[in-house]
Amino acid sequence: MYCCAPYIQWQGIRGRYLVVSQIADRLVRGVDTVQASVSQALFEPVIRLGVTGLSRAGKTVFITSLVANLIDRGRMPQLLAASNGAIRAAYLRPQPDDTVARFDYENHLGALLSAKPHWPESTRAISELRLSLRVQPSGILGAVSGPRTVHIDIVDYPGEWLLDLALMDKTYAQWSRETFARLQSRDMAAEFLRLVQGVDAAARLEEPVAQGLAAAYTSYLTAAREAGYSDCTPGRFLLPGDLAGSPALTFAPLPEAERSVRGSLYREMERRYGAYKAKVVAPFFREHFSRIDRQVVLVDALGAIHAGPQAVEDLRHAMGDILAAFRPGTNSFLSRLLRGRRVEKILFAATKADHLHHHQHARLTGIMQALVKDARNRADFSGADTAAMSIAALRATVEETIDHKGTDLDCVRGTLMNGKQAAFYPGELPDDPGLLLGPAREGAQKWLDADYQVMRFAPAKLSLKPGEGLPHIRLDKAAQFLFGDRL
Ligand SMILES: Nc1nc2c(ncn2[C@@H]2O[C@H](COP(=O)(O)OP(=O)(O)OP(=O)(O)O)[C@@H](O)[C@H]2O)c(=O)[nH]1
Ligand SMILES: [Mg+2]
Repeated sequence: MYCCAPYIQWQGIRGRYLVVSQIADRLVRGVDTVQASVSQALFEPVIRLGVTGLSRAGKTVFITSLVANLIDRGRMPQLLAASNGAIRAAYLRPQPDDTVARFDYENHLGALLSAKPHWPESTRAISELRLSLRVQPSGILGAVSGPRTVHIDIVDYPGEWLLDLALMDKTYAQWSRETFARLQSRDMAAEFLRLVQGVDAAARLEEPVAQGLAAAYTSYLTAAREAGYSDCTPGRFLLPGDLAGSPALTFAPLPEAERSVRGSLYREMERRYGAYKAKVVAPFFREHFSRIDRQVVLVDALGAIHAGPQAVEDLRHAMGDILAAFRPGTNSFLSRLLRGRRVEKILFAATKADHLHHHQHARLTGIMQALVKDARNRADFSGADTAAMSIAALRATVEETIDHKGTDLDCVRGTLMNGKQAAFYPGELPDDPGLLLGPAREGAQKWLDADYQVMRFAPAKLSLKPGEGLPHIRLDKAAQFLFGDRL
């Protein structure tokens, strides 16, 4: 008895110390955060705006044009604080996070404004930029307090990373099962499926076999994304960055092995899937996602419509998955992480609307709204304020009506990537979005009586007057929805 007592006592004291020091630490941190947020809210509020979208959706162009148009506000009449003069000045300031890449605003803008304008390079990781606005509040408060500073921290991250959230509540066996169900009908998966058939999942792990499977699965994902599919998990397989070749990214789905023993291919793939979730997915949500206040999700809806009904259906699903990330209750991992905190506003914006004559914009918005509505139903969503819009962050075309066999055809004209000018008619979107979403849901292979085209235009050569930002479509309306209420 006696000899045990000191041990128990020591444990007790140690335990108490731990608890006391943790509480103290939390209190100090709590006071810090409260002070920081009180002083920030009173003096320099911060809006953390997340910009996301699947690959090539238009994130980089959106951020570049938004910032340029907030610095020079001549083309922002629908952003109230810009048109009524409340925003006195806007300037770039050092960002708050020292370990996140800075969004390369100057180079991206330079590409669009150069003598031979070109689109910015594709980006593959998270980046951030702080834009600070000097705002004169209206009313009595304004008269007393004078202008205040509002910081907008813009965080650009790949939409694929949001889709990975669904993995957090899924076991390897579940994920594998669901993935195989999708692959069966996709031609581009043939090579991977053939490879899987030839391996024995219960056999001892041989690294070259794991690498071969991961490589074939990555090739499938790349091809699927190119064909317009959105459900491409694990997202980092497409955007590996400095994790390329690491075990956490060297796995692939496998059919459940009847007897899997330690050291078997199946068990190791299962373990790596777990490592991917713990070491790659969870930190992103903890460090970046959990701090976002407002979110814009950019969607290349025209691209998906062009790719066909299956791509539209897949987009509808991906949007539901993305929306689920904003409704913490749908995912226990996220609920624990956010503890009731939530993003206040989410805008789903169909990008590249300058591919359409304006008479079709309302139809594109209608399709976007229908997709959001479906996604909201799918994600059982309640919470943040959501909206759908069609926008062009950078208008690269002008409208033109041409005579086509005696009838007027509303086209857009722009410079093609090869430098030649062309008028382009993308096809007529239906008034009723159900005419696209219906066949897509029913699994149609192609559109029945319509054909939709997309064309890649180069950015137009610009000569901007002083005070004028880049030409756009409804970027000001998007900004008003996203943060107009906080200016
Ligand atoms: N016409 C037109 N094309 C656009 C617009 N925005 C983007 N694009 C086109 O879409 C491509 C992709 O745009 P980005 O802004 O680089 O897209 P992203 O989402 O950053 O792409 P990743 O970094 O590769 O994920 C551009 O190279 C353009 O061809 C727009 O407003 N109008
Ligand atoms: Mg980009």
